[in-house]
Amino acid sequence: MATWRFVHAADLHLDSPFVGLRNYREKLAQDLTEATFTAFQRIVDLCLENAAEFLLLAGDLFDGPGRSLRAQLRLRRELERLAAAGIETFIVHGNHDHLGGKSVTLNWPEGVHVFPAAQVEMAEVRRGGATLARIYGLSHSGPAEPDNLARKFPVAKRGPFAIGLLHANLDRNGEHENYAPCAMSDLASSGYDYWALGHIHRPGIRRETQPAVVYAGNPQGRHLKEAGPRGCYLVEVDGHLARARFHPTGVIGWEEAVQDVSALENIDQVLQALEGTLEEQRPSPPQQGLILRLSLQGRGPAHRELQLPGTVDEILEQVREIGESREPWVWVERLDAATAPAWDLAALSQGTDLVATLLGQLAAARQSPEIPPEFEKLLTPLYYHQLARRYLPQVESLDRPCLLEEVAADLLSLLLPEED
Ligand SMILES: [Mn+2]
Repeated sequence: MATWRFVHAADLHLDSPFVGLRNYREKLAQDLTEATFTAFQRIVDLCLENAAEFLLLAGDLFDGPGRSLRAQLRLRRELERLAAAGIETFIVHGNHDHLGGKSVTLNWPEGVHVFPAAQVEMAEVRRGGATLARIYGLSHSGPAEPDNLARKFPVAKRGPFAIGLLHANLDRNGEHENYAPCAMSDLASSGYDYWALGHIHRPGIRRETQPAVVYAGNPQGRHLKEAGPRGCYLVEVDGHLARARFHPTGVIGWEEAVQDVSALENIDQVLQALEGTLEEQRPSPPQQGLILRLSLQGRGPAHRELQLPGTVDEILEQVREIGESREPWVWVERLDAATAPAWDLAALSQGTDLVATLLGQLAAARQSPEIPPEFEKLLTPLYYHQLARRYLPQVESLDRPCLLEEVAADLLSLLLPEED
């Protein structure tokens, strides 16, 4: 066999309840739950369209160890589509759907292999009398696996393409619970060609080759911290070489955007700018929609009107209407306002008070290209400090005009009371 393909996915979290969202936006929570299923359908479509040899699912197929019957039935329906095409599926379970939970157990279609939690098992994929690949897998037995499961995997025998299938936290990723912790060296010493990992929801190729180490990420983002593309990997194999290509499957996206208001005069202009931002963010099919958090920032004349009671709420109503007016929809989840008034610097520079003196000093500093000696004297001990100097930029590399503007803005914010 020349080149062949498989698909690697993980963290489906089918039937996630979206509890927080359900309380105030029932329809959206339902859409998101449905999106976890649709994203999985897209993974199955990808397998079929590319004539993949098999599908790997690296844990957290279900959101909870109880595994709703609905989720299991929908999963089975999809896996049946693969089975009908002769495409096998290999599954390990993770911390969310560990094998210690009580749940209804359905019979899986032929060609679906679920790896146990007791010990690493090996499954062979046979094609035309020869072994195409050996897949080693191990499931989680409980909700908080403390052991390094990667070290339980045997070293691969020489021969066919070898895959490790595991739900694990590589290199102590702080964004996820440190379950089944492991290090790159554990994976590298296995002699495998490809590690198909689950648990970290951000997709990414962690190591290109010998072995390739890949997190599939989740196929559908579930909250604002899961912004950006979500999907799975289509992997092309040539001998012992694996080339993984990301394939997006997300149905509903999550993003954050900032609207700078400093150049805007009034609410009309703010609305117009927000509409522009919203259209820029509007996704295109096959994505169905986007949940967007917006924030207004900057110092400028529009601040005065934005301060008026109820204004920001009314703007939010308007942008929601625009966002939901056509498909794919954008739902503005929140609109934060952190704007500030414009300063009349010319007027503030007049007089003899502290603000005027400061503005005079800053103006003089802008004129001189050199770093003044008293400033250098203050900095020297910092640059000799063992720890501090590791984090400090080179003095010469400091963008002095930019730094001065920042200092000016900070000092003025401290000295001047906010206007109402
Ligand atoms: Mn997960």
